Amino acid sequence: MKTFYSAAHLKHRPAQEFERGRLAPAVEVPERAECVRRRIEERKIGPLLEPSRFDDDIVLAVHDAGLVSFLGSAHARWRKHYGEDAPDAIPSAWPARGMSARLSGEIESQLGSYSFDTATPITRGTWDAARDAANVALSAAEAVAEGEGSAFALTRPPGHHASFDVFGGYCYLNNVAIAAEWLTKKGRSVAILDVDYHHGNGTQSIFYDRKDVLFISVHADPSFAFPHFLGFADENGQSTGEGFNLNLPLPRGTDWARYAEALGRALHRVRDFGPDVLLVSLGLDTFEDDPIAQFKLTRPDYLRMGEAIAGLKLPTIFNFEGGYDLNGLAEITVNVLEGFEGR
Ligand code: 6XA
Ligand code: ZN
Repeated sequence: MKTFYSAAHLKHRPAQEFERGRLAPAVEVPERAECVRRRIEERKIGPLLEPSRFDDDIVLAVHDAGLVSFLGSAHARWRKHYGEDAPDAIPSAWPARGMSARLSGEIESQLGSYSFDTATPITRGTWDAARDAANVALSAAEAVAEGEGSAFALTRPPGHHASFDVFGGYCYLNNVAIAAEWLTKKGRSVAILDVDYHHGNGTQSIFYDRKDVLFISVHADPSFAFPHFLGFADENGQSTGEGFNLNLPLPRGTDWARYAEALGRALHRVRDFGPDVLLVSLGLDTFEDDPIAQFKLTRPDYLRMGEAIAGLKLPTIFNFEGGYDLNGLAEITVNVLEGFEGR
């Protein structure tokens, strides 16, 4: 399987994030993608390819132009405001529901109005990394559109929490949504299967009223897990998209037996829909040793996950999302790919 990878992700190196009432070292770090890249090379999964450059048009088909231009200039504006040595930009005030808000266009105002959490710092290199992650996802989509049976987009930063005009959850641009949109513009119907521990609230929002893109997510119940405000079982899609969104929330401590049941339902729905292409938002934070999550999947379970997805016999693109246990991450990621390939 071809892997698409861009070294631009190394420029995105957040130092800290604010959560659980304290500033903590960032967990969404460059080593995540680097350890996976090394293992892909060691295991000879296939060629490692640089992405092509895609025009902004396709990014702007998914995201608000204001968000895109903000992300491109935010850190320079932040430095102008707080000095060249300023730390990463983290918002600290938002235009909240129930209170009237005026958007001045100043940096703090825009930082708050385009974001939804305090865990997603904007660093000097964030834009270059995020924009090339979209190129990585698009290049994988292009490879599959041109006849590859599968591809792996080693996207970093991840994307599935980014919506039309809001970034957050370590995500800036929604890589998988951008790839899906590109494929639909090529006349392909698409299903997105999100297996990250966290619900893909950004992806769901982007396609919520569409029937040409089926979105399915198997994730930790938002009543106890991030992103907290979306991902409940009764969210089915709206207007023409009604019936084309399926959420399968699971409890704390979910192990493979329980997970496999939900995954089976998800795959059944994909089969019914019959897409031309399957996009997998491949988050690996369902792993038992993940530092920020509470599921119990083990290393061999990821081989089974890959095998189960392969059973659909669809052109498939794996898009890297979350997963933070640097001891197990490379192995479990590659297990999914090897399971899929039947190796
Ligand atoms: C912030 C947690 C962000 C979760 C990011 C993630 N406290 N999403 O892994 O899939
Ligand atoms: Zn996650």
